[in-house]
Amino acid sequence: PKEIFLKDYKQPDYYFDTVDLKFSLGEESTFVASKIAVSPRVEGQSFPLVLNGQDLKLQSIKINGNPLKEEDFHLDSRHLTLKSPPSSKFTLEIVTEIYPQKNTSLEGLYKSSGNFCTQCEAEGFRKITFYQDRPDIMAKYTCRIEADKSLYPVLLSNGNLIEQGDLEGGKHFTVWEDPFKKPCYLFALVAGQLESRDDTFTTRSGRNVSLRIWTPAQDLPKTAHAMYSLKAAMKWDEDVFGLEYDLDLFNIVAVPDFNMGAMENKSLNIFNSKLVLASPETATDADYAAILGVIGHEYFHNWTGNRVTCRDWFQLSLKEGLTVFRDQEFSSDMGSRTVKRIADVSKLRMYQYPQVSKSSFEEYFDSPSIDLIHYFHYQGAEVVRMYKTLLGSQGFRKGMDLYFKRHDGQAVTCEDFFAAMRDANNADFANFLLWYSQAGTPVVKVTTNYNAESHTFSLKFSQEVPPTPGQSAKEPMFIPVAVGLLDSSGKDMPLSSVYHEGKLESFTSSGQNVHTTVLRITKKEEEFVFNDISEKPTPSILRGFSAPIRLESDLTDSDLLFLLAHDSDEFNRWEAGQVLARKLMLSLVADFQQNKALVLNPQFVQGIKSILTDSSLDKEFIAKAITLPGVGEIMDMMTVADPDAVHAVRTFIRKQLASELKEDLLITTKNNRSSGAYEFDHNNMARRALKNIALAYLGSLEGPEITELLLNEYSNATNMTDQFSALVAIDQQPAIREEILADFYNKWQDDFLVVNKWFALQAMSDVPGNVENVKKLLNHTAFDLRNPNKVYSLIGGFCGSPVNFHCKDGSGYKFLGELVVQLDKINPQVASRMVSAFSRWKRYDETRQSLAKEQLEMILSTEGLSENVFEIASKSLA
Ligand code: B3K
Ligand code: ZN
Repeated sequence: PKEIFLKDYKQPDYYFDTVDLKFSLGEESTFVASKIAVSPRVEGQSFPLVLNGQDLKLQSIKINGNPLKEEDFHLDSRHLTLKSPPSSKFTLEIVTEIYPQKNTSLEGLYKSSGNFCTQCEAEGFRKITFYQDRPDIMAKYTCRIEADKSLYPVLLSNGNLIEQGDLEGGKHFTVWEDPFKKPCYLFALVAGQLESRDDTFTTRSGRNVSLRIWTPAQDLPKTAHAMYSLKAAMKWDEDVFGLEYDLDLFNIVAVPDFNMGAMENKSLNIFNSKLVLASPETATDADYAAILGVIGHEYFHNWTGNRVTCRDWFQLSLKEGLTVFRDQEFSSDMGSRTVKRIADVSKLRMYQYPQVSKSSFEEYFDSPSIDLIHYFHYQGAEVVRMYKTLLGSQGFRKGMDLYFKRHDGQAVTCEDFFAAMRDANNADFANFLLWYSQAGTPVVKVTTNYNAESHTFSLKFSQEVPPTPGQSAKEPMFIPVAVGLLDSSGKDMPLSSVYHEGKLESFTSSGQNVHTTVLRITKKEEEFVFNDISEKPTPSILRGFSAPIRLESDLTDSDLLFLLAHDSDEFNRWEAGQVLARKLMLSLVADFQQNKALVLNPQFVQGIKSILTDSSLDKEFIAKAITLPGVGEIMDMMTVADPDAVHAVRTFIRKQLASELKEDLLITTKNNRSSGAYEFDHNNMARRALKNIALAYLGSLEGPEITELLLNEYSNATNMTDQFSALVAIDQQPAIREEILADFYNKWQDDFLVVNKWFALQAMSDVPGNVENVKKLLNHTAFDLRNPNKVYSLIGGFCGSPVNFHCKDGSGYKFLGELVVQLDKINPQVASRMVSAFSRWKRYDETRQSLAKEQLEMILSTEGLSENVFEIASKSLA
């Protein structure tokens, strides 16, 4: 396979204006008839027209009603080329036969639990019919669906239902018309036995929109939270961005077999059931929060992605970075902004180190593996956030308004978005565009200096972007760094002016005190000097994580403890604790490697204790602040990653904290138990989060008192958040672990989403030799290699276990290697996601390197390997 590069973009020679599709859905095969109105880009010139097509059986092809002769087209396994089509507008009619029942790739048209559904992004439409499968081909669609009425009573596609009726032979049909032009990746079709939860939303200009969430009948009671989320998202987009929904109907369908989280098809979003179905008994707070965020995300795509779409797939960040940013903001406004920011930055850090992202239970269950769909979009969202940091909310909104004014109905580029932000604000963005082209996380070093005589405080920055494959020399980036200065009582000092490159910028002109300012770093080395600083301050740098960089400062441990205790920027308060913990963990890792006894710094214990017992703090903030950085994050800071050492150190600190703070943790558990019905709101979730992190710590201890506590929490739990947290804590107790795991399965064996949690928990276990247990679970009646969620839980979960996946005998790597080969034959997308667990193999010691390399080579030498797996495996090896 050949790589395609951005600079190779070529406008299409032919545009498609309208597309009329007819589906005849059958049990053996399905017939797809398409009728396309084609316009050459330049009238009077004829070029070959190359259509994409994969796994299709061509039945017939006509131009302007006349069947095409054999010599006028060429067919290979991936293309249908019309050698010299007319040089003015013409009609192209193609009939293909496809086999959705045999389609286990879950791309194109396939069956999930007896129902038909589609997934076309990025290149699935070519598995439905021959087409120019690229996002800059935007057309108006109609879609007629015919199927057996009793097997498929519900027939859905994009847009408005304009006709329906019965046909002979027990069949029926519907016809859908989508008034908006769209790229084919947004096409969708669903047919099956489904029922809907119905509601309505009235837009602010008075349009009545019917909302329907479709599932099998028995799941309907679990769709209330999804409907609540959808209505909240519709309202939020009106309030914050002035964006209204543009059709009279909005459908969401939940399917159990889906490669990713969800898909934003125009007016017919298709979701992985995991991100729709929730009840207090079966879903955790993290599930509820993920549903809110992803329902919002897919809905927000209606404007950022659908109305304005991507010119080509190199512009993916145009829609994904922006839409992830929008869903993050939505969730912030619905809950706690600080806690959401902390969660998003933690995820960003985990995903920068993907194969060991799920390195502890707290982390893993906070971010269900399914949102791996977004991992490479988190960086894009940070880039969008920087525009807002630089322009303020109003300036950002102006840029968005101009973006829609200029580009509604178009397929555009990240540069167009940049230009709209810039032009709407007459802004100087220097070389900001480098964020889109230059890979690698910039490392920014900062040194500070206070001059008591001149009352000035200086910050000296230097930046470095590490070389990445194919990009060795890097230019300095434009980095917005938000800064505040704390006085000795911990209060923000007013900032009067800053001196930079011979220019004085004054903040006092507005008459209001400024406590945080955004410094604009554009050079390799640069100094900023604050004036009128009456005492030596403690600087709070990169407030709110104002840029996706790695910051290295000269702050001392006592500075960090001071920030942890006082910073008015709560994100940086949390971050100060994390920086301390990372330093501490790294030094203990060194001790461990040198066989020194591990001793925990009492100051650190004191710092954690004061956070844990501070009743003025938000409880969810406390939960985040006392959670240690993940194994992956620490390994990422080492020259040679050592999973055993990092895991041992993390386990040691957890145990040590638990035993020294046992009384406080017990009180925290007791005071924050649930009473009354489950509520999805910030206060209740925060309370549960705090209780459950306390329980997780306590679970690392031994003794009958602890066992009894955990068993009580487990059996008295009235919701899945509490019950599963108790189970996670019990998982650390060898004496009762097996018995309670079995009990949990017996309780929940009929609920496949809960059973997936059970798989994941066991897969991630650090009990020695766990690979054997995981192999056994592959044969469990509830497991199925064809269902992506199950694969993500069991195999993905296992690859997140530092000790067992990275086991030095190579058993973990061998297990994954063999599984990838097997999985690739079923579902290449899912297989390629699993193979990415090998992607950072060069970070490890030589023994592990050669073991991982062996598996990658074995995978690459497999005959008939998919392009998806080939791409990831060969890139890893390069
Ligand atoms: N747009 C999809 C992701 C598609 C990825 C295709 N390989 C859903 C989302 O962004 O939420
Ligand atoms: Zn998206």
